[in-house]
Amino acid sequence: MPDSEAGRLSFKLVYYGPAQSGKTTNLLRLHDQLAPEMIGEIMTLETQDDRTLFFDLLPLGFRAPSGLLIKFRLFTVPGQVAHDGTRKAVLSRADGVVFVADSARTQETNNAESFQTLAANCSRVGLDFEHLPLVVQFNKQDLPDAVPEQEIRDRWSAAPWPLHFASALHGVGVRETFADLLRATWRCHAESCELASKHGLDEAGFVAGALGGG
Ligand SMILES: Nc1nc2c(ncn2[C@@H]2O[C@H](COP(=O)(O)OP(=O)(O)O)[C@@H](O)[C@H]2O)c(=O)[nH]1
Ligand SMILES: [Mg+2]
Repeated sequence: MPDSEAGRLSFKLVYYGPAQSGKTTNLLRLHDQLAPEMIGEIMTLETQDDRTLFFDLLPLGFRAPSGLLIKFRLFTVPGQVAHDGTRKAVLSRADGVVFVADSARTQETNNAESFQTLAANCSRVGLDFEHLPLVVQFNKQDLPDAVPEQEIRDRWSAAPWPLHFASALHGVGVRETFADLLRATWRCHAESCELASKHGLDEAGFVAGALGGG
């Protein structure tokens, strides 16, 4: 459930995946590409080897027709195996998740292991993985050793989650992935938050408010 206090609602959205898959790059490009009413700076905490130690945070928001302030806090988790405690803390109370996989063939095992930790950590922090708003992004499609889109689609054909193919470094597919996460988040939480009935928002307005810029 999104955090709710007088006049504001805050959604926690988490970019999860193996180390170096492009989670931070997704947030950096969103910061460039989005133009909602409110957008903050990205806060990053990095170690010396340039890998994320704790997390990144990008805050953004807009006002619903009712005046309700709708905020989003986009987090990344550290992918390194050693940081499972941080991953759980960041995942805790998430309202939606993007799983960022690395399309390189050499990363298939890392992707699979990371996806398993997502499912396992969800149950550890009390999130219902079955009903979690989740979008899967295969990033780094520009790399020569990337597993091709069709092969990935075939392999994931039985999975219920939307699939996206991205090259976050070049800004490709980043906004589309986020838009799909917003739609999934809307479908899960809009009714209990009375976004339509009380705050004059529909799904399209919710997505457009967060993306901004028409
Ligand atoms: N070729 C390519 N490199 C990428 C892409 N996305 C991210 N990278 C690079 O991969 C490395 C790890 O990215 P980063 O966003 O820090 O990964 P994180 O550990 O998941 O946060 C960086 O050097 C990025 O510039 C992509 O789509 N294509
Ligand atoms: Mg990172």
